[in-house]
Amino acid sequence: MADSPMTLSEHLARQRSSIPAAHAPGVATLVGRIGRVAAVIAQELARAALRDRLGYVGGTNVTGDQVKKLDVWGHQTLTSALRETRACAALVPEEAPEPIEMPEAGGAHALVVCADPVDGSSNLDVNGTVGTIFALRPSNGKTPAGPQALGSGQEQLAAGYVMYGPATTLVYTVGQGTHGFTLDPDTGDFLLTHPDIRIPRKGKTYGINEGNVHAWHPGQRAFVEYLKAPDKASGRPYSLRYSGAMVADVHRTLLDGGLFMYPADWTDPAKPKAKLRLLYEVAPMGMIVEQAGGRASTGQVRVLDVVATDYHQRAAVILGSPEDVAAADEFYRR
Ligand code: AFP
Repeated sequence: MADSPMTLSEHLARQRSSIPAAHAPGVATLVGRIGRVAAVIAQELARAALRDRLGYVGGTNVTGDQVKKLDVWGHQTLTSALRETRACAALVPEEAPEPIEMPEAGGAHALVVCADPVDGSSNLDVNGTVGTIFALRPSNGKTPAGPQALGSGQEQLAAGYVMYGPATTLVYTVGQGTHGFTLDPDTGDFLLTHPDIRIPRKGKTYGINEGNVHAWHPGQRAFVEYLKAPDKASGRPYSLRYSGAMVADVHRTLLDGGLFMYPADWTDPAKPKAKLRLLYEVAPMGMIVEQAGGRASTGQVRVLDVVATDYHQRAAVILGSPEDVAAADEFYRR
């Protein structure tokens, strides 16, 4: 009989040696707990329409997005679950203007969690895919701990996402490869189904909100035109795939190769405006993709080198197959 697949907690135990020793218990505790919260979110999403959980609460969050009932519920559920672990010193979430400090965690090795509990929430009311994105950073024993989230993406100890699709998938990295798990709804365990994901060197699809073409940097426009121009030898034209949920678009890119892009709005070249949030969208995905052999760039610099100075800072992103991202960067340099 074939061996049963490894569970997330077994895998986390095996990855311990790749994590700085002082942080290994915290990382295992927090990723494990986020997995348990994800199983609860998956159940809630499946029943949301039946429990009057769809739709808006009214009002916008700190980044100006309209807030949905499930955003609020996801935020509260994740916050209390992380608090219970006593391994989380502060949470930097999408739905709060300032970090949520958890001084009861204490200790030099408690970690800072950056997270968007329900990302892609415009898909909620149409039964589309949404996700949870997270990153763990050291608190360095500081109180308040939240400011320790500010810094470059290279300070992330771990990053991951959960995709609530036909199956619930959790993908994470602690800097030693990128690994994917599928939720067994009968047991509530995440089982290793995609060990050591390697992104193809070059893909056949690109994902971008092409409705914004008027506002793109000229290099971005020229690059997408290039992807669409037929040329058998280089595998063009690429096909467009875009779901409106970063997790789903990054997951496809990770497994099949190609590109996911959310470039800045260059309407005012003196002040380019990005949309996606650095700490709990762009930087975690940058680490995940790089650990799978891919690249993540803003078009100008490596995503993991971008230094956050604000909790809800935004950043442009072009991520995916290394050859495709290198080609995009080349168009920005022209
Ligand atoms: P929402 O959570 O507000 O739906 O935003 C999702 C998201 O941050 C990211 O997951 C998507 O890739 C991106 O925004 C979609 O943005 P557009 O609707 O502008 O294409």
